[in-house]
Amino acid sequence: MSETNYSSSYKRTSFYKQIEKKSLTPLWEVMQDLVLPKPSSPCIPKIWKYDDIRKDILEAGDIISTEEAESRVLILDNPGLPGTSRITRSLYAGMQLILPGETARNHRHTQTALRFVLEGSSAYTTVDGERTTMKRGDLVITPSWGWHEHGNDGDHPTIWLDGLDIPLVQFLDASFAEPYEDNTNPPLPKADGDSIARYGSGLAPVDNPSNTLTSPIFNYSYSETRDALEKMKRNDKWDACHGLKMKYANPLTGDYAMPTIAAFIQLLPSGFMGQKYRSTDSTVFVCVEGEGKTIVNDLEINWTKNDTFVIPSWVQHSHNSYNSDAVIFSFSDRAIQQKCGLWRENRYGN
Ligand code: GTQ
Repeated sequence: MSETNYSSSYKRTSFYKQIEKKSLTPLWEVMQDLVLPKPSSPCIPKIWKYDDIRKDILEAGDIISTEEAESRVLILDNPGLPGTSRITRSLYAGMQLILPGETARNHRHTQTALRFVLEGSSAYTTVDGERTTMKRGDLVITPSWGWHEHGNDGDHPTIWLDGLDIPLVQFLDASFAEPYEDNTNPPLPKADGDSIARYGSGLAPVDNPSNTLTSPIFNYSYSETRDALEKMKRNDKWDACHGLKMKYANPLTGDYAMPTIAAFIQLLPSGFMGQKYRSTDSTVFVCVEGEGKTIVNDLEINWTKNDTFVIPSWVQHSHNSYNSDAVIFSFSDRAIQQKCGLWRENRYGN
């Protein structure tokens, strides 16, 4: 180092020390970590095999009651984001177990939640006074600040995948939560199936429609969804990357069903070999039916029924099904990214 360089480097270091005490940082030293030329997520690809974690989920049922735990959930922690309760940078996921006869207390919070049912058919969720039965493959959503409680009236455990925008709300420091107390004004009770009748039959109320930020349909039943996919597959050409992929839509707006989280269902025909794809929304996938593999660079993620896996933002991947049709559920932060004009995608390895 020349003398001039040495003295300027010394000057800089002592300048940095001097300003650090005043909570000042020179941008030119950190710019490359702040404004990246392309996404580079600390989130890493990872699969949770259902066969492997199911035992642990059921064991959690032996060691803690819903009375104590409130929600008995094992969080899916992305190994690239340790200690932060995140499956991607912006989203949380966990496996919730509710045993026969149990209830999980009524409460509400500003976080939006989805539940994707993996096992069981006897649990229920009540959202703002309307109850719905949770069957395998159903997508049940609870809007921000909506009262919700769960229970299981049957004689088998029910397990579902929770997806919430907890990290996003944490980032914005906008978390509020409260339990339902005896003196809370109860939401008006509604008949089972009221929301579907009112909003899910091609009808909508002429006056006083619901708040449109979150879909008024809060159970997208798998029997309807699966039936729709089966009918559509006879007419639709397969997308080279996604097979036949649909979003869960708010019938009042056509937008995603939730304001922050986008949810999707897709059918890959038997023997499908998908083309390479990437997008800026790190995505959580769940295999609902069939089996296959997702190729991520030189990694192969082999999935079968109820396996959950995550693909980070801007990482090339391609989905392949084996010798039967496969159905995959997925969710990501695409809903909020698109509202902010941030979302991008890229196909065929370009
Ligand atoms: O059921 O409200 O997995 O508040 C994490 C936080 C579930 C819930 C979770 C929650 C819930």
